[in-house]
This record gives sequence, C-alpha cells and structure tokens, in this order.
Amino acid sequence: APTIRLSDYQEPAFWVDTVKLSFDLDPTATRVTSKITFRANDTRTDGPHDLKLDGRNLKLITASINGNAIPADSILQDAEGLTIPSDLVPQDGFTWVAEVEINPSANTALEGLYMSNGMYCTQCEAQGFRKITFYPDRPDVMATFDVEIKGDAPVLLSNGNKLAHGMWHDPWPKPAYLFALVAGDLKSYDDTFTTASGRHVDLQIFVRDGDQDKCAYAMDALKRSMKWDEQVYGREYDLDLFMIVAVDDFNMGAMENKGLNIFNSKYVLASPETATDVDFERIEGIIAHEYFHNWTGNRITCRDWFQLCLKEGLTVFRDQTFTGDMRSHGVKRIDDVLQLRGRQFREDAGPLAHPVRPEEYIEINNFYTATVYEKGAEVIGMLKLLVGDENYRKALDLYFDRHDGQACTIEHWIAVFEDATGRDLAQFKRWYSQAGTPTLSVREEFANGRYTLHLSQSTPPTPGQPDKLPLVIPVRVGLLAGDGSEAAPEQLLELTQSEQSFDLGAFDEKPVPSILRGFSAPVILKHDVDNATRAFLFAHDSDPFNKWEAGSAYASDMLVKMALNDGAIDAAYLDAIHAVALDDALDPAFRAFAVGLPSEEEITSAIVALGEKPDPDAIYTARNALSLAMAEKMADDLPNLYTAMQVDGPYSPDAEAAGKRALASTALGLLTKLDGGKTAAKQFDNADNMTLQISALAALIRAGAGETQSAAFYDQWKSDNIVLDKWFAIQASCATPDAGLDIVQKLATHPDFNWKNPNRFRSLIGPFAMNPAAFHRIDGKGYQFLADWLIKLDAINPQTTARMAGLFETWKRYDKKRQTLITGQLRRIADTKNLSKDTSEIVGKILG
Ligand code: BAL
Ligand code: ZN
Repeated sequence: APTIRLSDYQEPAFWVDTVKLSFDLDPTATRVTSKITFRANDTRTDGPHDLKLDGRNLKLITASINGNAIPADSILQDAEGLTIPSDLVPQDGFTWVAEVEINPSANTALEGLYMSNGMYCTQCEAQGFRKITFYPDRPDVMATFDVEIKGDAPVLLSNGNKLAHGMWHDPWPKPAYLFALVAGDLKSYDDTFTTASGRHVDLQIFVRDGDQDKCAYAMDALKRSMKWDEQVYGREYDLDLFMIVAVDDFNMGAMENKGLNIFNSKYVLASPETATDVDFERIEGIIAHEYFHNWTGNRITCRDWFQLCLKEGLTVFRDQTFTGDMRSHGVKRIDDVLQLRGRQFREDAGPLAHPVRPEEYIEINNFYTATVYEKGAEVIGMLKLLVGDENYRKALDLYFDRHDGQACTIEHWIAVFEDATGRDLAQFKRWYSQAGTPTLSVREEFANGRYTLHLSQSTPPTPGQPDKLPLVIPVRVGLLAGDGSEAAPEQLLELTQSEQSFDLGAFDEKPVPSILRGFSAPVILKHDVDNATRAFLFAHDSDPFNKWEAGSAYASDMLVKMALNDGAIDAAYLDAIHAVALDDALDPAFRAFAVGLPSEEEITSAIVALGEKPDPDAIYTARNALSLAMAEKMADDLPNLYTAMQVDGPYSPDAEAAGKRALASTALGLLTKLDGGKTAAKQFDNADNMTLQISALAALIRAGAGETQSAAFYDQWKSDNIVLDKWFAIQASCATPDAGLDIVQKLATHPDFNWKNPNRFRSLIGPFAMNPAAFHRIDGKGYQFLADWLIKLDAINPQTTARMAGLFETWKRYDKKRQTLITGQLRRIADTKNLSKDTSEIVGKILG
C-alpha cells in the first residue's frame, strides 16, 4: 500500500458545492444515487483534469455528467475508485449523477454503511464515505448535503434539519467524513435547549426500545455542554435539531457527524444499576467532546488528515477543561496525566512514535492515537499557559471569525495565536513536528542567598527523527518554605534552550521547589529528590497535581527498587500515605488517587527508564507487597475510613459522591488483603449500584477469589451487553498472573464472547494484554493468544485489529527471551495471507 505524505498535498482539481443523496435501503442491496455539483478550482492551472473519485466496494450501476451517460468503457475503475478522462469532463464545472449498489450486511469492517442489530448506521471518518458512493473523499472538499432516505424503518435520520420523514437538508458545508445516516426501529428520548440568542433546539437521543430510561444523564451532559460552549467559548449551536444515536457495533467511542452524533452505546446509556461513577464521568466527557466538535471540527475542519490534531487536540483540551469545570480541576489533571503517561508516553517511547502532526501514513485510521489526541491537547494547554487566559480567548475568537467554514492547517492555527498576541511561535510549533517525550532535567543551586534552577531538556531519537531541537517548555514552579508555606509567588519559567538557568530570587533558607506544577508540559521530569523532600511535598504542596506526584514518585522509586530486588518498604512512606488517606481536609477523590499505587505499567516504564529489563512477576509481587504493608499500617483505621466514605441516600453520579466511593473502593481493596474478602463480599451482596457491585467483585478477583460473585454477576446481567462487557473485562484485568491465561482462554469460548462485536472483543483481549504479569508469561502463551485473535479479527475488522496490535508495541522493553517470543508472533501476524493494510502498517512498524 502506498505511503501518503503531507508534503504531497495538493488542492483538488474540482470543488463540490452541493450533494444530493438518495438511499433506497436494503440490507444486502442498498441503492445510492448521488447528484453532485462540481466547480473548477481556479488555483489549479495545471489542467485539463480527469475526474478522479474515491470509491471502494461499490457496484456502479450508472453514471452521467451533465445528463450524458458515460459509456462503461470510458470509466476506469479499480479497487480505490474511478477516473473519467478529462475530455469527458467539462473543466469549468458540471453535475455528476451516479447510482451505485452496496451491501450493508456484508460490511463487518463497520466503516461506511453497515448493519448493527437490524439498524442501518454509518461511520465515515476518516474514509468511510467512499464505501457509500463515489466522491472526492477528502476533508477539504466541503459541500451542503440534501438527503432522501427510502426504507420501511420508522426512524430515518441524516444530518442537518429535518424537512419531512426521511428528508434532510444540512445548510452547513461539510466534508464527507461528517455525513451520517441512521435507519431503524428506534425510540427517542427528547428534550430541548434554548441557545443564548434564543434559538430553540430539539434534542433527541435515539436508542433501542427499552433503553429510554438510560438516557437522562447523557441528555443532561449534552445540555451542560451546550451551555458551557456558549459561556466559555462564545459558541452557539447552529441547527434546529441535535441528535445522538446509540449503536452497539462501533469501532470508535463516538462520532461527531453534523447534527447527528453516533455513539458507541456504552458512552450514552447509563443507569445507577448498570454504570459506574467512572462510566458516568466518561459519558459526560465524550458527550461534551462530540458536541464541542460542532465548532472545532465541523464548522472549522481539517484541510487534510495530517491536520487531525487541529480538531482532536483542541477538542480534547476543551472536553478536559469542561470536565474540570464540572468536577475538580486538580483531580481531573491527575487522571489525565495518568492516561497520558500510560498511553501516550508509552507510544512516544516505542516503535509507533510519531509527531502530533504526522507527516506520512499508510492507513489514516492508524493515526487516531494518544499522540494526536492527548499530546495534541497538551500542546494546546501549553499554548494557553504561555499566552495567558485572556489572549487564549482572543486567539480563539479570531480563529472562529477568520476560519469559519474552512478546512484548515496547523499553520492557520498558529498564525491566529501569533496575530492575536504578537508572539512569535515558530519554536513552539516544533511540538507539532517532533515526536518523542522530552526529558526535563533540573539542578538546584543555593549560593549567597540566591536560589537558582538550572534546567535542561533533551528529546530522544524516534523512528525517522534521529536529532531533536529544543522545544519551548513552560515550567510552572512554586517554592515552599520550611514550614510548608509558599516562600514566593509561583512563577512560569519558559525553557527555550537546551540548557538555561533561572535566578528565582533571594531567600534566607533554601526553598523546596515544586516543579512542573499542574504538569505544565508533557515531559519526563528528572530531578534527584530525596524521600524526605517527597514526603514534605506530599504533605504540603498547595498544587494538587504536584502533591499527588510527590507521593506517586515516592512509591514508584520504592517499587522500582523492590522489583529490582534491592529495596525495602520505607516506613516513612507508610506514615505519609496513612496521613493523607485520613486527612479529611482533602477531597476524597484526591485521596483515592494519592493512596492508589502506581500501576504495573508505570513501574515497568520507570524500570525501563533506568535501562533495566522489567520482570513482570517481580513488579506484580512488589506492588502487592507494598499494598499489603499499607493495609497493615492502616489496619486500625481502614474500617472507619471505609464506613466514613459510604454515601447515604439514592445514588447520584456527582463528583462529590463519586469521590467518596472512589476512596471507599481504595480502602476496600486494602481491607480485602486483611479480612479475606469479608467486607467485599458483603458490599457485593448489598450493592444497589454498579460502582459498588463491580468494585467489590474486582477486589475479590484480585485476591484470587470471587467465583460465587462472578457467577451471580453473570446471571444478573447476562442480557445487558454493556454490563456483560464489564464482566469479561474485570476477569481479564484483575486475574492473578498464574490464572490469567486460563481464565481468558475459557472466556474466549464462552457463548457470549461475540468476538465480531468490537466492544466485546476489546473487553476481553485488551484488559488481558494490559495485565502485565498475566500477559507476559515466560512461556509466550499470552502472546500467542493475542496474536491468534488478531489474525482472526483482521479478516473482518481491520481497524479494530490494527488498534489492538499496538498492544505489542512495548516488546523492546523486555528480556531477550520475551523479545524473541513476541517478535515470533508479530512475524506470524505479518505473514498472514491477505492481512489488511491497517494491521500490516502497525505490525511492520512495531517490528521496525
Ligand atoms: N472524530 C472521531 C471521534 C472523535 O474524536 O470524536
Ligand atoms: Zn474527537
């Protein structure tokens, strides 16, 4: 498959003004008629131009230009599309009409038009529209769409405003990737919203009959998102109608199609009995994310797919801020950084590392990555920090003013900030083009009463990028006095050179620095800090992120040493964690994070950073030993803490109640180490909400118990697919190292393991591969299990397979024996006949 390069970008020869689509739905033979008006692109003076249209798996019935049928032998068609020679193409513009036939039932890749539980639905981003009809399927081609849907389903939906049953008009020019169609026997949960300027908007969430009672939270989140975007970004909604549809078979989390968002049902449907606190928060965040795309993605879209971060980084940043506003910024930041380190730092450190704006790809679906999304959001956060809140808003206003209705690039985005603030961002822009996580090294100096920080930065080589230039790194720094108070106002240091020194002023005694507050840049901080200082910051830092970080780094150092067999448990750490766990002045949600130990994945990467080979069993054992020591240390207080964190009254997913339950769950995990699972079993039996039920089950399974409860859970929830996914996932992720493989092998033969459904596939295979001690068995059977399933899934769903193949990206971290075992499996996948280009690109890169 060819490599597509940013440097090869060329505007299309023809623009599109209007698209009229008519669908005659049939499960195996849907007819699609398209009428498209093309206009010459006057900037392309290299004509005459052939008409080249993308199209895959389409049966062409008829095609005409300006009413003249095109003879079949004048149409050059291949697997990727068709070409009409220039002599048949009026160069100043023309109307194209074509009829094609497609087979939604055979579409297991879930891209284009497909069937899910008897309903028709679409997924067009990035390049699914070409599986619906012939079209210039590229985001810089924006057109208005009129859609007519013929079918016997009671609900026939498309983008824009509704004209009549099955008739839709979308007045806002959009690229084809934002097209959507849904048809089926769906019920709606309705509400309304009045925008700041008084526009009435109907809101509808479409679900299967019986699920209407699980829509209230998503609807509430939607209305809060709409209001927030008005208040914080001055952005109003722009159609008469906003619809969300819940779909069970979906490769992604959700999709921002104009006016018709399509969601993986697990990110819409929620009730206290079926969804956890974490699910509620995620639903809120994803509803917001997709809604926010209406401005950052839809009204202003991407010129080409290399610019994906233009909409995704910004929209993630916006949804993160929204969640922080709804809940707690401090806690949200900790959560986001944990995700960033667990997924994006991992990606950046391995063979799949790529810049926030990649410069080449084989399959664009492979670039919906943590780097494009999460690091893309970090870059926006840094930009905001550097220019300040007011300038940020000024720049965003200018962005919307200047580029509404356009398909843009990162250059446009940067220019808006330069024009709004007068600041030169040429160096800052390197964040978009340099892959790899920079290291920020810190050395302190206190001499003659002056305190100086010496900062240096370096970014490691990544595939295709051996040499790196210095970045602009915003470093928020606080300084603490010996009594824990702030010794000076917080400062924002801008590190722009490889090495730079910052004189932070005169002090009577050496202050204790709190560096990179709020995790002000996505870097790895290297600063030799002793445990006493960590304990001090953990006790006193006023910045919630760095307070948490101090405790986490303390635990991580200890766990690394324990796993490498030259460390013991530090009693001072246990004192510190004990104090924080019981400190009622602190938000329980914060305490839950503070008491939760670094994950096995985090300990693994810390060991790798020291140049050592991680031993998954030793890491598992070390972590267990420390948590047992914590449990024993707090033994007298845990029952009280657990009781104090119980929430009375009916379940509410609000942040305060959720925080209490999170801390109760942490306490329960520790208690289970002491009481043989008595408290957990009781919690399981009495649980009236999913948060309590599943946290009890998880605690039991982690302790190697919970068989009775697991069976009861299955019986209770076997007809609810979203909950059943949790049942698969919890067994795979919490399984003990020895039992893991047996458990997942058995689950893979379970009648409910419907592997063709992406949620079900991911719920078993993903958590197993992210359970390091179970997956990285020294006999290699964990690797073989994953590879077997990837090979099987690739034949029907390349996109999800390729995504899951990324689970092998860390192979170079491990010892020779494991490396050989993993690469053996990767080669087996690579050698599979008819392997998709999606999976082949990922596996090829991982093998290097
Ligand atoms: N655009 C794909 C799904 C999302 O990022 O919202
Ligand atoms: Zn998005």
